[in-house]
Amino acid sequence: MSTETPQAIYLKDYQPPAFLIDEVDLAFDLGEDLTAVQARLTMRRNPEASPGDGVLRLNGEQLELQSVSLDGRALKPDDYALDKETLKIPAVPENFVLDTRVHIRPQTNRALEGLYKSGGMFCTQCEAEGFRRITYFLDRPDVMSRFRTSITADRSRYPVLLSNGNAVEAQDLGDGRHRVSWEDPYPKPCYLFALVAGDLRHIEDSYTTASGRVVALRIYVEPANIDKCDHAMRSLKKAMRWDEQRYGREYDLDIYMIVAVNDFNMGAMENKGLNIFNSQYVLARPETATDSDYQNIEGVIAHEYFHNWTGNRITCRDWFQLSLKEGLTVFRDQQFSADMGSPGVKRIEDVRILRSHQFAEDAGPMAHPVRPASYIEINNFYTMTVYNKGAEVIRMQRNLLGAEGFRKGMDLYFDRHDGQAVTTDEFVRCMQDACGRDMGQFQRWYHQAGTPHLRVDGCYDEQSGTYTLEVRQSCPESADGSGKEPFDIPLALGLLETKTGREIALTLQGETPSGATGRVLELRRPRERFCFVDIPARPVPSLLRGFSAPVKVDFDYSDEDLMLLMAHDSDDFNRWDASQELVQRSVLEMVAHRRQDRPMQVPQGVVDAFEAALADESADKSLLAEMLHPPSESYLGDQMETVDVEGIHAAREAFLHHLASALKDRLSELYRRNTETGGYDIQPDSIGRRALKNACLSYLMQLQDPEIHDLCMRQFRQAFNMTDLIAALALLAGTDCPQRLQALEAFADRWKGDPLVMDKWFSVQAMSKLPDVLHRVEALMRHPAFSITNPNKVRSLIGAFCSGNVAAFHRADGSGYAFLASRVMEIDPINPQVAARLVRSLVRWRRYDPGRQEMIKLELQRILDAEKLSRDVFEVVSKSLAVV
Ligand code: B3K
Ligand code: ZN
Repeated sequence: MSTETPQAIYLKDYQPPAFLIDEVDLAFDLGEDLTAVQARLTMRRNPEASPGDGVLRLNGEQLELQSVSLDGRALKPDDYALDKETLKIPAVPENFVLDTRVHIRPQTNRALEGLYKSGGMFCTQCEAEGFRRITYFLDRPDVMSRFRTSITADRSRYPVLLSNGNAVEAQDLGDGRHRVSWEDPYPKPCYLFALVAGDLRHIEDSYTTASGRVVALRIYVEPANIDKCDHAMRSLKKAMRWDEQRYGREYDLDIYMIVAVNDFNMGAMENKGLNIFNSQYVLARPETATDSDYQNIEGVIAHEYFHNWTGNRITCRDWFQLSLKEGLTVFRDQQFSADMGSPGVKRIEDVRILRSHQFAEDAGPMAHPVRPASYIEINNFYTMTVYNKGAEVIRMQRNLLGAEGFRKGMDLYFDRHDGQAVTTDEFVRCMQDACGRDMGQFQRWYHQAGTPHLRVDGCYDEQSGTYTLEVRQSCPESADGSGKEPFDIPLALGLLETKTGREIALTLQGETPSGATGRVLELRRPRERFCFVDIPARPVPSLLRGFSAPVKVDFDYSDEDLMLLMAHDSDDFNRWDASQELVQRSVLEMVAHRRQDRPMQVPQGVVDAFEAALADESADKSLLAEMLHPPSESYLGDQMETVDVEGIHAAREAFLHHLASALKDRLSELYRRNTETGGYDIQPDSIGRRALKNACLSYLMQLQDPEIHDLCMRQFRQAFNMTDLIAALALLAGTDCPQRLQALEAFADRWKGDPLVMDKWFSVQAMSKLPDVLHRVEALMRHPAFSITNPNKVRSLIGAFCSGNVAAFHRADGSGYAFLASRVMEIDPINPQVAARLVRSLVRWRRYDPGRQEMIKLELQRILDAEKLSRDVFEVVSKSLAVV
């Protein structure tokens, strides 16, 4: 990297802002070459800040400054100092009004940060620090201002002009242009600013809040998509009701708008009153969206809506506190989705993601605490740790304080901090104050990185009828070097009778029996002991029920113990977890055998356990489908000292093949019995039926049987919903059979006009098990539907290949690594955020064999040596090579 080395920013250096901005008046004049932005900032010195040097420093990047004036007096270039990132004005008064006028170029903004164009429309993305690409400002979340925004644009190209709050004025300017003005009554940080201008259609509905206020709800999309908005609207209304019922939170403006755009770096953005969404999380019809798309839409719509209280009304003091709003809002959207569907399955899906991605992050070179202590580029910290582990940290507080105590803490939080920009410490203090309980030790979850490890040993004493559990906690060192003092851990558990699987009443020594069978124990010391009395025989413990804490548990279960849990545990999550543990064990054993040139065998007991699970008529079908879904190759790799790429792939495939042939009849029957003949709905039952049927089909496709290929092709031909269609296509795309190309071509022909559906077509090919997949991916980059500047396309083709096709990406010849490094260097100058996400597939090189390590390091070094590198990619690569 030839330019200056980017510097880290530290939490310990936080200072309150020297100035505040009370009022912001923005006037946008949107043009085809450039956009003029006029800003009037009503400012004053911050009484809470230390006096400092009195210089006003405003953030601004890629702005062409036209004029600046202070209290109406035009400043000359000598009156201020300007560099690439700051406008400095010395000696400003106590209170003043600053006017600036800048030119910006949204048409050439391909980083999709600030104001940019997506297709024919203008839109914005300001979080975290994009507002400084729109105008000079104090671009930090602890500066909260009231915004007024006027937008002027060509009327025929941009009939719809939107910003935050309420529309207060619309004018026709007579010359083919028009102007709309908006006013947001709630002070907000500038990262929540939004503007949209385009030729859009909308659907409209209304919502009456618990206190009887009527809110207009609008979803804006490109005209062609107007028939794909109903599910999003229903989801929004459900979310609004839920937040009132569960948290007593009402919406606070007269209008709530959602706009779907095709070019977006992430999922969606919670701008006050004007959410901007990746169209992927809005648009759905049964023939274009899968069941998981429907669920994701509901979850993301809810997430952004919930931010109105957890994020917007109460925001973050600084970006180190990001989890204050993100962890909390993810937790809330998880609770919401659990209430809307099947709670056990929702928990399984969330934990699967956490274990496979967040645990990996915590063990790798980018490890950081939920509240990081430093960063180079904040965009790199929108991570699984901040979001998903952050949500677990909230969930643990609820597990420790109980549902009622947690709600009291939340009420106090809303009450105490409404309208403020606060820290995670302040959040936990609310929990502590509301429940009268010391949360000091708990705070370590925010400040220490790494996944804690629990070693649990059980000892049954027949004579006294007691069962003693000893739990030792430890946490491995993590790359960020944060401390590893003992955590405060809620451990939910139960005990099962070994013979019958029945739950045993839990009484700790010294307690009066309550008859309760499940409970939460609290672990605070490095080693804790719990002695249960009145235990008739050696029990099987069901540990960490519902995944009550984001930890790894190690207990010496026999295969029989796991089968008992899988069949009888009253906790859905642990029934599933036992099934996964059984599969994992078998597969890892097979990997070991393969290395020793011994035959790979699946224990008959495991086959029997799955046979029994499939035979259970009363089983929840979604849960069964989750059990049939084996741990991924990358997760299995994480369980090994050094990842055996080929071994894991071969063993996992052999396992699936063995199960498929042993249970063929049962799987075929379940497939038949769960095939639907018409009508589509997204009730949990129907989703479960489809999930189970498609899981069965995927096992059957392991058998390389031409009849089953026909069956799969028949499903492809007859499918009347995208769930069944794409399931069949994905299987065909990974199978060497004559139907493969036929299906891929038919699909592309039918859906070439729908970019979101084409994303699926790219993904199934990128994740194909066939040997020449990298060539196919390279060829697909030249397909007319692909575009390197569109993040959804990059993720669905390149991202899917690098993170979803482990065996192909990690091929021993290093071709996958070279391919990714080249794509990262190609994309970085266009869109650093997308490039920095992609490169993460390379950062854990230490986990591989020496040959692969060398190849990956070489590619990382090649990236680091690039002529110009963004801060985003620099941070990830340099931390991975440990050169910073
Ligand atoms: N708050 C946004 C994420 C912004 C990411 C900026 N790089 C979406 C969300 O979490 O709701
Ligand atoms: Zn969020």
